[in-house]
Amino acid sequence: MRADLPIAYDRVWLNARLIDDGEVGGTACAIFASAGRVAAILPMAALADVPMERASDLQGAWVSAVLIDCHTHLVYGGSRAEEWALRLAGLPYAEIARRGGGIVSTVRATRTLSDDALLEAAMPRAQALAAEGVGCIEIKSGYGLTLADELKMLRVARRVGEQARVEVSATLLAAHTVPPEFAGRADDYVTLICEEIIPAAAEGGLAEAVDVFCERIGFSLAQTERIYAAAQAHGLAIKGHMEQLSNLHGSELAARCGAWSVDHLEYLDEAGIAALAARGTVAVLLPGAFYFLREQQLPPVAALRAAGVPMALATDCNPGTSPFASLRMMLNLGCTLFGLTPQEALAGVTRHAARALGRSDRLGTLAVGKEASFCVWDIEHPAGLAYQLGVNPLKQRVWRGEAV
Ligand code: DI6
Ligand code: FE
Repeated sequence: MRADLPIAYDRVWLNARLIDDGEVGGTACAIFASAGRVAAILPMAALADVPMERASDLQGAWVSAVLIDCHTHLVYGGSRAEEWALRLAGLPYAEIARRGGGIVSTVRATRTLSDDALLEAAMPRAQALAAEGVGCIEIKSGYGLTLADELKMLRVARRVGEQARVEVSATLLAAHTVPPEFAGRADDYVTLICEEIIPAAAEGGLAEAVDVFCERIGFSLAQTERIYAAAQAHGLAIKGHMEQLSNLHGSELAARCGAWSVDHLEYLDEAGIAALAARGTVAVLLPGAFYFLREQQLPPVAALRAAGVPMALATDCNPGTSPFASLRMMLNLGCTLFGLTPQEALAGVTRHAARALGRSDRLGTLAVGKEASFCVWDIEHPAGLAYQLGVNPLKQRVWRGEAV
């Protein structure tokens, strides 16, 4: 097959080996970009003439679509390192909470910070992700828990994207925990979320989705349903922290309501898996939290695989349960702890992660018409992406047709 040349392009990368299950996976090819989009991907052998203009020779390096971290809480103030040390020394969580630790300590620290200070706190985490090839990050609010502080977190999330040169998908997670001011009045707090916080976030264009921590220590199924209804009435997508510590059947509710994804899922059962499969809802696995909390209950990966549920992987980057700003670490943990294959793990941070953020039309795979956002890797085999930590294999990140 000979390609039709000339192709209109403003940049071309030659001799790229695509890590992809697409048509040209593994063979050396040329990636043509025009106006930030992929104009053509052609096997080198099909090129009658090798283009020399505006060309970079990748010399056979492996190339993947840019990585996507589809679940983070990376905008927050303070640190919980001291609390962790106490936990390691055997102090029970109730005692830590009594001493002012736990999630409310992060809420306190986050509330005191200005927009600029919060941005400064978050940037190292976003930069660490970007430095290992992440080009799109979902960032949740959820440590403000007042109208003003939740909107502040969402504004900062947007600025993180501008400064780190990554795309940000901002999610409102006002339903992360009941704030101390509303102790014993959870339903009143849900009313505040539905009647004030969601409308303001939607009106300001500050969030594209709404998340709920549906759990005995979080929000009930009925409260979750109220929040989802309000989100959808304001044109926002929905997703959920589901089945992390117990099985409330939140995944079934979320799937029925058309959620983008359900996340955690250690306690997901057969009925939940069937609901996800029926609706094509993405299952987001978060091995960082599983590892850091030394959990024993594994998410039902084999059953999800058998049912054909798309599985994504994400960092859950947060100060309490997954203080990790490395998506490659999650590739490794996803394989070693959850039994994913390296190929499934990579699909979990590209194709399926894009779907978990409603971005399959632009991101997730390298294909004609999608964004020319990709990573050039210094690895000998695609499994190398998940294999070694501590050495960064990223040679170059190309974002919308330009090297970052
Ligand atoms: N599930 C978790 O494990 C984290 N949030 C959530 O919804 C906990 C976040 C924290 O402790 O700060
Ligand atoms: Fe989370």
